[in-house]
Amino acid sequence: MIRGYYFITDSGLSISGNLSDVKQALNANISVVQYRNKSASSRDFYEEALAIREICEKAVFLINDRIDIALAVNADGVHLGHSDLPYHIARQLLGKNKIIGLTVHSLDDALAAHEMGADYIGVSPIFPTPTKTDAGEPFGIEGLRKIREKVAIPIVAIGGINLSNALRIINAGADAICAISAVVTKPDVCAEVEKFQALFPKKPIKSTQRF
Ligand code: TZP
Ligand code: MG
Repeated sequence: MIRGYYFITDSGLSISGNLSDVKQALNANISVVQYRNKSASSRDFYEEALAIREICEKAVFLINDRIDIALAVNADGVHLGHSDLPYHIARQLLGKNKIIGLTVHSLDDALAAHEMGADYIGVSPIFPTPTKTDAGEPFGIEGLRKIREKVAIPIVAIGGINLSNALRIINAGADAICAISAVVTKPDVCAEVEKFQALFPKKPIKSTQRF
């Protein structure tokens, strides 16, 4: 299920390395891990994805961009953006049981993703972020709230999130939040993730979950 802290790897920002970060985040009982790597060769991508796959026994394991590698390591699904293969092709390749999450940059995008059958949306970015300078115009809290009003599938909020603004984002209706730099640049990744996890109500306020 997509809820709580949603972990995404970032080897450029990490101080402990992706595998160590994922292990620590899993110790904070996260429910989803996304392996994202924008610079690795296909072989390195595959090998690191496989290593992370092996430790994600309880968490949903998703791969960013690479449908081929998601299939190769039997990931639970993929996360795709506007420059990746279109949703319907990804669905054909992955079958109906794999999870497909789509990045959305507008309310229209979000409605289209819902209509297409996406399993969740990544609303991106909520705030400006130096981690992804081409992320587009930030939604802000009100933009996120408008999407929440119209879209019932799980929402992952991403971009510029830290411990000071995370609660407002959860209260605006995000089912999950991802904060990359706020976590992987810290020596104790588990402790940082736990702080985000603690912001979520024990039970979801609204049941939007499909898995
Ligand atoms: N996609 C949209 S914003 C972003 C990604 C991968 C980066 C988020 O990083 P940070 O450090 O949490 O702002
Ligand atoms: Mg992508």
